[in-house]
Amino acid sequence: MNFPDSLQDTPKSLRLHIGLFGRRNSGKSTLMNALIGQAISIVSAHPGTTTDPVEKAFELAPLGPVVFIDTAGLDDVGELGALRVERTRAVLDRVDLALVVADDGQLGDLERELIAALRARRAPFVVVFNKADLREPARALLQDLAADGVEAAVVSATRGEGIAALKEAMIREAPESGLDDARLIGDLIGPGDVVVLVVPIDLGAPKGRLILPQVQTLRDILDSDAAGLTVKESELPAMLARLAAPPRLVVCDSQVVLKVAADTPREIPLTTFSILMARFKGDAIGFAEGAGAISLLKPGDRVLIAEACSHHPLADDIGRIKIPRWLRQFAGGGLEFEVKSGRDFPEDLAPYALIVQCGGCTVTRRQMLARQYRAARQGVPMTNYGMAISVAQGVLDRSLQCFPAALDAYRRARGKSTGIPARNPGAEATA
Ligand SMILES: Nc1nc2c(ncn2[C@@H]2O[C@H](COP(=O)(O)OP(=O)(O)OP(=O)(O)O)[C@@H](O)[C@H]2O)c(=O)[nH]1
Ligand SMILES: [Mg+2]
Repeated sequence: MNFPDSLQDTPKSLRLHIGLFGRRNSGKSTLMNALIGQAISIVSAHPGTTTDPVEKAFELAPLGPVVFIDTAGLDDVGELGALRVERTRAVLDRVDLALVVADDGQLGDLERELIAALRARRAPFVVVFNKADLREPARALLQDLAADGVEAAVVSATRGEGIAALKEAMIREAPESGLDDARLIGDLIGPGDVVVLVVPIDLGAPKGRLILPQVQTLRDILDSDAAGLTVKESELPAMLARLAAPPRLVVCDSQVVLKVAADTPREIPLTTFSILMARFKGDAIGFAEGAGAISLLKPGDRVLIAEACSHHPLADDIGRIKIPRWLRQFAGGGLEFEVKSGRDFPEDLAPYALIVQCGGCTVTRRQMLARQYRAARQGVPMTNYGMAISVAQGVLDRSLQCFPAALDAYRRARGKSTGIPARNPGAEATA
């Protein structure tokens, strides 16, 4: 079976369009090249180097497929210059996210007009103070911008400094529409397919209903003109035996993955709701890579358990009791756990050897990606509950079977016997 696992074929229209605007010579082209990691746009000390908008389609992790549009300086002079300015202004209308590039640590009239124009279009933007190696913006200006709700980043495009923080700001500002192309299950199945969903009804199951990831998966199956059969884990073998043809996919709750893996013939792909959620809500490859770090935990390490919502913990709470118990078994004891709930996700993640994030039913994809990006930037492995449980049960290879890129990332990270190198979020990008 061929499971698409990348967004390589994303049509241009669906990509997030990111425009770079500012004065001539502010370093727009240099900045675009720095974000992409390739020399696409011509750079020179001569003002007016870029004359026509330069477009480049790019896979910008973790935002996904984007198109960068480098533009001519908005302060261009003369008749020809006016034409270029007009063209640049037209680009303003079609960007989903703008970078306002300033190079002298200040916002002049031009930049302020640009910001007003973007606000009028309700286009999100990030102010980039470039050439920070020469001049940095005053602290008061940064504070004013922050108070005004404006995202700002201080970078040196030539030195590549501040680029990671700029990407974080871009994720925070990027419109949800650019981030929500991800499907829960629809891209794995087709019309007429049968998917078996395995849902344990235990003490943790809410009374009288199913939980959100299960309901959303069912909905996506229906949207795909496929059929979803829902059973408890105890009924799975009988159900599989009764089906005339094997189902396209079995999806189970992480907590019963060991039993379900044993009861499902190997030729039937199997995954968990948590892994589907990891893809839907965040970067599954990053989470899989983080899962690979579990085998490197050692006594004395600190693990952050990040819960997106502050639910009332159950006696045998998954995040507070079960996962710590399993991970301790892995590390041979002596792990320290810290639980953070709600919006409380630390700025400084360096103290942690691993972050285990909940499924995140209540957070947006953007919020989840921002968390992952923060961890990646600080070189701290981050996985999620479902993948951690699958690792503990020894079945993550099986439950990632239909996601080859994620499986590969997991195996590579697991294979490392020494420290975890920081994942370079732009590195896997291809044009
Ligand atoms: N010191 C320093 N110089 C930079 C930086 N970024 C760009 N430059 C230099 O500034 C000059 C202009 O850079 P470009 O990237 O061509 O600027 P641009 O905004 O695209 O200019 P136009 O296309 O003419 O509008 C070049 O000489 C760059 O090397 C930086 O971060 N620090
Ligand atoms: Mg240029």
